[in-house]
Amino acid sequence: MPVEHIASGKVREIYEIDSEHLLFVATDRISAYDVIMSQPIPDKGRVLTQLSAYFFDLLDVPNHVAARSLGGVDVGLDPEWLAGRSMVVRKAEMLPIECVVRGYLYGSSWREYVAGGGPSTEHLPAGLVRGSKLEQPLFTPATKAESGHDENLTEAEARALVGDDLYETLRSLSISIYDRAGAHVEERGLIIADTKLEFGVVDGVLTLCDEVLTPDSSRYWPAESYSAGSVMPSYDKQYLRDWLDSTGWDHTPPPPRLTDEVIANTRSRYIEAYEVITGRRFESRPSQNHPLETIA
Ligand code: Q0N
Repeated sequence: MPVEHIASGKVREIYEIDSEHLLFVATDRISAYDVIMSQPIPDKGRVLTQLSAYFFDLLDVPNHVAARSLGGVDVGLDPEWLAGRSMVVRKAEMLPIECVVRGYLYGSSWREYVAGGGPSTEHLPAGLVRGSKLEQPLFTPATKAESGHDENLTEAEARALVGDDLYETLRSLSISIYDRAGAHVEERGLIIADTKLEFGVVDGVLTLCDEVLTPDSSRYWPAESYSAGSVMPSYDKQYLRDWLDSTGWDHTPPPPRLTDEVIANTRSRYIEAYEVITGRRFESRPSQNHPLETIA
């Protein structure tokens, strides 16, 4: 039975397996400045899928993973391509907020803060600088925007969307996940500046969904180069962004074609992130030219 394709994200594809299950596939597509590059980063989807699986296992929280692979069931997709990059997940009723936890003031929160305050910074003291470590990890939920940017919500807006009880449950669960993952990567010399989590409800149980604690959903910094007040290089994509900037590209499509060297170096950074975080060796697979990953 060929599966039905139900959704396409910037870098992921979702198929419906049956009334209770979806197939999540992480492609090797990469976006920078919100534009998808015309060439894939080989193995990137596998790295992110394996990292996500690693954290689902580490965290003591109900999650949507039903199976790591299809176990040979033919769904009409190339099994060589799917290997290592797909997960069978339980269908969930997704909650309408993205659960963001920040241990450091950076990104959109920093921009709000310097602009004189915004929804995600309403509870912060004055006098912080870019990258300041926050006294307590801060729960800063955002809207889910299918296209364009997620927008930070005030606490009152987020409470109105999910109700007070669920808001409080999500806040404490999200912060405990951030703390647990942060303690784990700290031993490996990394800092999680912030992370974005998505929850849903499966059979009445609050369930951690989507991908978790990947470099695409989280800002990882090398602890040794952390300093408050500076621009922090992100572990994986900064190299690509810097190279793109060196070409003078104005961030509107089409993006420049990536050189073989840029592709190889970007790939190495993803694999290094996986190996540092998990302490495991990444097992590469021969890359293919997949139609979902290459744009003209
Ligand atoms: C679901 N999204 C948003 C593509 C993915 N367990 C689930 N059950 C039902 N639906 C979803 C999940 C999950 N997880 C979540 N779409 C469907 C995530 N998108 C973001 C963009 O890329």
